[in-house]
Amino acid sequence: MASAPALLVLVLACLTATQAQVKVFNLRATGLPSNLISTTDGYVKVFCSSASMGETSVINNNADPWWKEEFSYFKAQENDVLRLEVYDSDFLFDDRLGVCQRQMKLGTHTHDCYLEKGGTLNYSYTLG
Ligand SMILES: [Ca+2]
Repeated sequence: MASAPALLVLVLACLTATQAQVKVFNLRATGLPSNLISTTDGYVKVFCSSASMGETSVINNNADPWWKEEFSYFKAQENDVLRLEVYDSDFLFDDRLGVCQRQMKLGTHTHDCYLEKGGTLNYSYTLG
């Protein structure tokens, strides 16, 4: 659990002077888990540190969704934490399948991330 000052530093890191633009794109998942009572209806929430960059649409009944959305944020900085949260949409409570976090580096990068509850998220970002 991060302390309040640490969280404040993370927030401020997104707001300080040397800002860059980050673009997150080409979000694809494979092998998302399903269960007996619900189809796999995936979507992804995207954050830069504590700032929300938005979320994808829900792709219903597909264990291998490919989201077309791109996300941009103009107050990013190198070493800010890019965070992607993958969910399965359900009637009552959306099930969080996993979280991908990494410190961003300048340039364009593509990563695979293994989700806690099964499946893989592949995504790309450009920081600069
Ligand atoms: Ca579902």
